[in-house]
Amino acid sequence: MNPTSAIALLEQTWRWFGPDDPVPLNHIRQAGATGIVTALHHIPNGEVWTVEEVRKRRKLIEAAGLQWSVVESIPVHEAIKQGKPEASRYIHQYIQSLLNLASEGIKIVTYNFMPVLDWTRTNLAYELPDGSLALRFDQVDFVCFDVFLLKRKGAEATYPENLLAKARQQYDRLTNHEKDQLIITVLAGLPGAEEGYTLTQFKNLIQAYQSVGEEGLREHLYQFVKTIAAVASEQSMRLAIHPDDPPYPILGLPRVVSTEEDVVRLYSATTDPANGLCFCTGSFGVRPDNDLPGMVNRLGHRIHFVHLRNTTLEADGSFFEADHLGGDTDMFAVMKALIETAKQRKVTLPFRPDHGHQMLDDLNKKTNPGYSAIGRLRGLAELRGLALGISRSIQQ
Ligand code: DNO
Repeated sequence: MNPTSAIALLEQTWRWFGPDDPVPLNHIRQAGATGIVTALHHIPNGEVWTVEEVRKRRKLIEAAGLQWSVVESIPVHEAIKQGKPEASRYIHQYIQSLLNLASEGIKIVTYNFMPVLDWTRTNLAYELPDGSLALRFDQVDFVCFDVFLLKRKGAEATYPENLLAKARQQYDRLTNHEKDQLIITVLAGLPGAEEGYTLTQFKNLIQAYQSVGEEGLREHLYQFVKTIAAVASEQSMRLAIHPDDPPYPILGLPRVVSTEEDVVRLYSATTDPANGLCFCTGSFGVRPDNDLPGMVNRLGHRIHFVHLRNTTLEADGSFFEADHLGGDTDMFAVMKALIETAKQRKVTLPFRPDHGHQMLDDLNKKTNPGYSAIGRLRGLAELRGLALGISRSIQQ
């Protein structure tokens, strides 16, 4: 039996940040991925992705013997999230980008609806016992940022006293350079987050969400997805919302895609199958109350894209990114559920190894945090092996 046919239910993809990515397309091909996940990062948030720009990118990918499988992401403009009057113009432009992608045959689009910030970490070089570097969200550092650096109004009252005391000690211990670094790490935008902010800009933006609130944000999301799913559906496109990372409210900002219940509510905003999910084990997995294999079983009919990575949660709520097959998430159980779902639905589900440790030769290179070549190569190899083993054992 051809070993690759056993895993045809899953497509191996790899995130590529475009021509400036230090990991070139030919290396991605050598890693064994066949599909590329990318976005037109050079187009400012809110502007239309023209057919010409989409085609140019598609041709570049195809010339390397790969295919453009998934768009990650077309960013959603803040005006849409906040429900401002100019939202309708931005939704119109979003739809135009979708139509232009469809005309070039690109059918799966990821997006997120996190207010202001995309994914958030406090440390991009957390050293593991073996000397490799991982991404980390440290609760004490984060409180230190919120209360003592950002000085958000009312923040202090939202944290327990013992955490505040530790954050205060940490603030006193950090050098000015380390304080600046922490601000940059949280606010300047990690790879794929299209926006970066200064402290003042950021303060003004979070202020705007005071009047939006959780229910407002949900409403804006459901209206948005209803409108775009109708168009996507006509084009046989699939929308895959990325969950909140971390999966709970931070900095007083609402979050509405953190749990199974959130996804159930989102699915019912419109039952159109185009309204679907990017199942990210790394994001959902940080909450012990999220049952990941169960979520795949119950939400799987509208999972259109998958991010696989693992995390280890610590007692105070801090977490770091573990090996793909290590950490708190039972990757075997998740993979099995995904394969069974894909088989039942008779679809090929694209997945990518999400993030990887900075390790081996990559320790001496400038890499995109979380997106170095070798750590992801290791992750993809392990996940591919796991998928093959499961598929073969199911078939027997
Ligand atoms: C982080 C990524 C996110 C993701 C967006 C999707 O590594 O998973 O930045 O791309 O949230 O819109």
